[in-house]
Amino acid sequence: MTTPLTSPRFLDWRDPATTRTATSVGEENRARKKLRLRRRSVSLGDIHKNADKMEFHVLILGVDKAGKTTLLEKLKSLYSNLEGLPPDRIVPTVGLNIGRVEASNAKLVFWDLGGQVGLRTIWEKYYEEAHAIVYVIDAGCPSSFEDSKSALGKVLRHEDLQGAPLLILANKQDLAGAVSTEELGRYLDLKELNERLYMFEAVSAYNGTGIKFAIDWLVDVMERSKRTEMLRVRAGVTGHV
Ligand SMILES: Nc1nc2c(ncn2[C@@H]2O[C@H](COP(=O)(O)OP(=O)(O)OP(=O)(O)O)[C@@H](O)[C@H]2O)c(=O)[nH]1
Ligand SMILES: [Mg+2]
Repeated sequence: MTTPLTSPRFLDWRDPATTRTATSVGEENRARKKLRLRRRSVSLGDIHKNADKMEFHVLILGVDKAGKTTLLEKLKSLYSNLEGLPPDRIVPTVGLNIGRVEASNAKLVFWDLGGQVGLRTIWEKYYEEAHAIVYVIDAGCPSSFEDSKSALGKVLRHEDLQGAPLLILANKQDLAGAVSTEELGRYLDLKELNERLYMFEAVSAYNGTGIKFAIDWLVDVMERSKRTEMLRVRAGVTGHV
């Protein structure tokens, strides 16, 4: 499922502001010419702006039913003018969902993978190219914490993800029983964090709570992480993006 990047916004010829001021044919033609020039400069400007933006690949991982795909769809509606799928139309992920959005002056490509036990071996195929990891946990379901903790430990120990910034989302905060980030942090008690840049954030993929704050943090750390530098150098050397 791929969402195209937001297309540049063009000026509308039928803009009531234009028709109201054009009182004669000559004036109307002049107004049209002016608008045509403005339209061209707006679109070229947007293209240049787009080309300057850095692109980051972000893996969305977590055990099944944590809310990864619901989060991805919420990201699409928060950061583009496209409506994401409503929660009742989202099914368990078997392959890969891709979402492209622009946020905090960066192009973000999200890779959302299925979290069922039998599908987790696929995760590592995406590690090498990832700039960062978003790890989603169902904060309303303590019985899933043990599984989440061991799956995350394995992710963090993988050599292909060395230095990748980590955003841990305590999802489903709209539920009355959802645990806080502090409680979740204590429970996970991660030994594998080492020097990694990481943050816990309480979010709800249903109502959007906390998501923009978390993504702002992620873009900021990706922009200055050694991992990004390493991927950039490698892309230059091999000629790949
Ligand atoms: N209350 C609440 N429910 C949520 C939230 N996010 C997801 N859910 C629900 O949790 C269930 C699982 O959501 P998915 O997005 O399919 O979970 P997933 O992590 O993608 O699952 P897999 O694809 O199997 O790995 C669905 O019933 C969602 O509606 C949330 O923020 N709040
Ligand atoms: Mg899914």
